[in-house]
Amino acid sequence: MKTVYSPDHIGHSGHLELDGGRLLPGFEKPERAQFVLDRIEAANLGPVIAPTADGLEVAAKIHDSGYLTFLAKAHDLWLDAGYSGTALPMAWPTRGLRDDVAPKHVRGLLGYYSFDGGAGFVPGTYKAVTAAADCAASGADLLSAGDTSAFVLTRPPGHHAGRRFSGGYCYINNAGVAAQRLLDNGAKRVSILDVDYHHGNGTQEIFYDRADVQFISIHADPDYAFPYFLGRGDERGAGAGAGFNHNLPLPIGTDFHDWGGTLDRACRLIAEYGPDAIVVSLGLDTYEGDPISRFRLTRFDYPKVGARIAQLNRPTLFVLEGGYAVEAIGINAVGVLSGFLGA
Ligand code: SP5
Ligand code: ZN
Repeated sequence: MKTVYSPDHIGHSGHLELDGGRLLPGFEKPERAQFVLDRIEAANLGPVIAPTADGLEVAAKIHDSGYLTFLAKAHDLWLDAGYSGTALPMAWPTRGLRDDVAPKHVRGLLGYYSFDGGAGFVPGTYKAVTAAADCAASGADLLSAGDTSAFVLTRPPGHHAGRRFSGGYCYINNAGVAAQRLLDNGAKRVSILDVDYHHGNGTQEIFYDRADVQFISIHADPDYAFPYFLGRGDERGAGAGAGFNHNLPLPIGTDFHDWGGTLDRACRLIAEYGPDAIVVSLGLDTYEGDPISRFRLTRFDYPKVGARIAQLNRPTLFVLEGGYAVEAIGINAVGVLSGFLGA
């Protein structure tokens, strides 16, 4: 299995996030990808290759153009306004406020194009974000050229990013870029299976009214877990997309017994849909040792996750999402991928 990787993620570092009433160093940091890369190489999983595709061109099909323009200039606008450090929002267009007019000042724009204080900008953010999208599009191209699986080793992650908002450490929706690219390359139907601890609210929003992308997410109950405002079971899709969105929320503290049963349910939904390819939003924050999450999967469970997905017998692209127990995510990523290959 090939891994698509770009070192350009490294510049997205040193940023702060707003959490628990404090500004903390970002949990989503370069060491995450470095540890995964080390384990991929140690396990001889296969070649590590650089991206070749233009991810922004694909991103333009699933994101708002004003939003993408803002991502490109956000940090420069922050500096021009006289600020330093991490560019973070502090006011949002919630109920009762207008969301049809983008303000002009960077402080207004940061809130207009985001839903939380978890996706700030530092000088290297944009380069990292576009490189991640390039990797996602390139991974899709590998499947379209005949590879039966590939791993997109990216950061920042993407599944919380919607058509015109960042949040939850995410800017461009990498899994969405991969799915769109697969369709552009000729696939008729793509399933996105999101196994991150957190609901993939951005991916859901982007594809909610589409029948060519099935979205299935297994995640912590949004009554108690981020992103709180999406991810409930009654969200089934709209218009042409009605019936193609499936949320499978689980209680805080869930272990593999129940999680694995839910994965089985998700896989049966995918088999019924009959996709030409599967994109797995591979969050590893379901791990028992994750510092910000509360599921209880162990390192021995991840190979079983890969093996179950392999039973679907479809071209499968794994795209890294969350996972913050830095050293363990390398072991657990390789666990899923080798479980997939060994099945
Ligand atoms: C891609 C992804 O996994 N994004 C997750 C974003 C979660 N952001 C909010 C996390 C708040 C958790 N705070 C718990 C702190 C424990 N010390
Ligand atoms: Zn997550």
